Amino acid sequence: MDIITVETQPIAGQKPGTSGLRKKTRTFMEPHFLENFVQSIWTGIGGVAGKTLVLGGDGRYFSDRAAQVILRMAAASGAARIIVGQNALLSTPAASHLIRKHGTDGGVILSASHNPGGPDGDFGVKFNTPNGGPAAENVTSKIHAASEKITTYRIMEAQDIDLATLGTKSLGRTEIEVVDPVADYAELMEEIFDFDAIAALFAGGFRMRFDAMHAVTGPYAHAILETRLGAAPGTVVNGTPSPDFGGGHPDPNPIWAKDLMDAMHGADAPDFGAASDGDGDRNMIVGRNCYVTPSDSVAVLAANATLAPRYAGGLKGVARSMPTSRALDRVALRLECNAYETPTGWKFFGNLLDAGRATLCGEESAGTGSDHVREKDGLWAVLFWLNILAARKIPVAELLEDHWRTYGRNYYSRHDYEGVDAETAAALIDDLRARLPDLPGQTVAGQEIEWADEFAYDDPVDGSRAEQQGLRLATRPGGRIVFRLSGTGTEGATIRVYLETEETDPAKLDRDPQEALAGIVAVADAVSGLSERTGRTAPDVIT
Ligand code: G16
Repeated sequence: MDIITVETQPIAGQKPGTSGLRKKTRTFMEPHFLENFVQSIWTGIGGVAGKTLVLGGDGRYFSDRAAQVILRMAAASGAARIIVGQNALLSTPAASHLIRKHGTDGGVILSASHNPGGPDGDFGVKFNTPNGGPAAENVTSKIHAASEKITTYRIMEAQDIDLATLGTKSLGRTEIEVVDPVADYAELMEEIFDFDAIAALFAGGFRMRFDAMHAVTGPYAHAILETRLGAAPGTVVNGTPSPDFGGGHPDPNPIWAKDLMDAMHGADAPDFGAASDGDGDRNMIVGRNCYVTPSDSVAVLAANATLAPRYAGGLKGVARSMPTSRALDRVALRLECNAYETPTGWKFFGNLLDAGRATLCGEESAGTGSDHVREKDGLWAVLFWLNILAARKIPVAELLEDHWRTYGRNYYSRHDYEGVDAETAAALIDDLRARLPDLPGQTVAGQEIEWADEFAYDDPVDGSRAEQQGLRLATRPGGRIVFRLSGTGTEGATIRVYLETEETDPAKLDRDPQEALAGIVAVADAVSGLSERTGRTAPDVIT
């Protein structure tokens, strides 16, 4: 088989964002776009000659073609072995697990996560390092630098490799091992949780609805929930992965998983509802008539962690991204374990997990995970909830109320303004940044600003510093507002406004969150001039 060297030139915009490179699918399909980026990954990680990598993704449109290109490029550059999920499918946490289990030199994940798929949707490529986690900035900056200097890439001329059949094949001298995407992951889950207790829960008539949103978790959920744990057939809905996610938006939140929300708030609602996203790393938890915010979810998991066998000895520490509510901190205080605050992006948890400083991590963006892999993990979170419900034997709503009574409640919401003109959004952030030093002591929309700053993170493990990670304002009555621009969007800018107030008065724990946050919403708008500058009267998405 011939190896050819193709002349190319740098293509602008190949800078990885919060999690890998995400672009419109059509951009990835443009001549050389994918190949340039993949060759830049090889350069950024010091080449792939003699290395073993994992390859897979969420099965979105163009994944099949991209997987073949990546295999031919890996073979052309001398990779020893590539472990590929059957049909190029691997959920992100399952890919992380395979990288760790086989001690590989990393992996390439094909996904744009919760973003819609299809020819008019989004596509993405992410490199994960040998610890199983998304490459940290010292690696992604090398990849980006390589993409700015690239002049050639190498690719093997070959027929497509059969990725539908399990087993070992070869491409030139590179071994291609096609593996069952579910088996190893399901085994790992069985080691972590009390499957007998969860199976007994289902056997006792407990009803659940898991919405796989036509994305990658369908096969995992069928195998684990229905086959291994005995949940009733039909528990998993939308369980067949489709390249455009059934035309939907595979983002597990109350807006995009509305069917699930309706089912959980309807007559004859099941006991428990959950959903996961395109690549299976996000989760949404819903009880009967009761939505659990991601920030509360990680706090509840931490508070009840010892009920799951893997965490029975307690937690070494917990970590949350800065914009995530501080509900987790309250639990850490009680558990007397360390609590870390990191920038948005799962990659920032990697060092804490590797160093054994944190066991459990969570983000407001529907991500929760632990040191079992180095990615957030949707089904793991769902199984963790099931394990806790099996042990505590109370409904989700009661568990949550009990949690708030014990720890207090952090009312929390994120307001997203999508597709905002990029310059307008950047100017809004820049102007607010410039005014931060003057804000403390001022009264805005009836609330006094207590302090204001721009978040920067000094990694306690490797000493690296990440700056400009979000603008934060605290108000005197215990409120907090964070402004930042999304690093995962592919069109214009998305302004995220994170809103939080703390409540410990037992008489005020069951308010409607948007009502409880109305005061702080007014402060956010007044201080940033958001509605005036963008012309928007309401957020596009409220989570
Ligand atoms: C990625 C990151 C998360 C981050 C989320 C949103 O998740 O891994 O850490 O919270 O994006 O990021 P942003 O606010 O910059 O859009 P995923 O599920 O999209 O891979």
